[in-house]
Amino acid sequence: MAEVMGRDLFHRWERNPILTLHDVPYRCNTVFNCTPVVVDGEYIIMVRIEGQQGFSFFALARCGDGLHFEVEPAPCMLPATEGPYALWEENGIEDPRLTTLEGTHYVMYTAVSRYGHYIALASTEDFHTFNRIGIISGPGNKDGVLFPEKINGLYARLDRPFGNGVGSIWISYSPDLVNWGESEIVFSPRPRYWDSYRIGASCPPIKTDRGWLEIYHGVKMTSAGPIYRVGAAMLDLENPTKVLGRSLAPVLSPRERYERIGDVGNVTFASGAIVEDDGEIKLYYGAADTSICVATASLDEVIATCFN
Ligand code: BMA
Repeated sequence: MAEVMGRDLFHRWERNPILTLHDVPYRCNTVFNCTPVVVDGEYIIMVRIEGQQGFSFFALARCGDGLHFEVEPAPCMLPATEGPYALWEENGIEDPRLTTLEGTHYVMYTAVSRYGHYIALASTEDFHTFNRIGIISGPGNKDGVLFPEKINGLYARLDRPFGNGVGSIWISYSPDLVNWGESEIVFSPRPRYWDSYRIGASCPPIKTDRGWLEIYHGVKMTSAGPIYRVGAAMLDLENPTKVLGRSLAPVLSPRERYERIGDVGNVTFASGAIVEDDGEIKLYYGAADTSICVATASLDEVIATCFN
């Protein structure tokens, strides 16, 4: 990507945003937080679209270069309206995160009901038919990301249970993707820092030579409301509860108009990344809960900032 701008470690593409509601071929309120995957050289992003009634669902957009996406004519996954999932998804489905594991694509997402937010899991082969595996958390949990490999023989996920006013990143394990336990805290907000109010996993962990790279979001509360920034942490490959390093500074912060102004201002909310063969990370993020943007950085630089 030749043309870049910005002051953060991640460089925005100068033609951001890459998708707005004007690119969606039906009426909606916004298109934002998305998750990318490359299949046979094609970039596919599963995007969150908020309908005008206020509930979200998912759609697909595709392209050949990871930048110029076209949204498909119809949504790919709607909240269940009948069967056992209808209650849990009655107020929509949000923030999909795709992980390809043992040849299967899994989407971890947030199910929203009158009782709150839950982590839900589905699998898909074609990104159009989704096999719901389960509602895999209690209420008050979101930002679930599945590791792309089993760890010590078990599936693993990061998530963000919220209790007593504290939102930290936790890890849980599962033998079958349905039953989860052995939960432990991984890392927490840092008092007075840019991630002092709450944090949550953003991208599914990326395996590197130095450990699992977790690109996460950190929130600072100000007198004008929250600011959502992007940070990076490195977790031990064998024991991901062990934090080997964590960026002191954010790697991306709201600065441009499209990040400052929107339905929720001052939000850069990453939820997926592609590591290219040349070592460049393409980071996909929602801007102000109103559009989708892309920014790039070198994987090596992002790893280095975890150990600053
Ligand atoms: C988080 C999630 C995201 C959203 C962000 C900023 O809690 O709900 O979907 O983008 O807040 O509003």
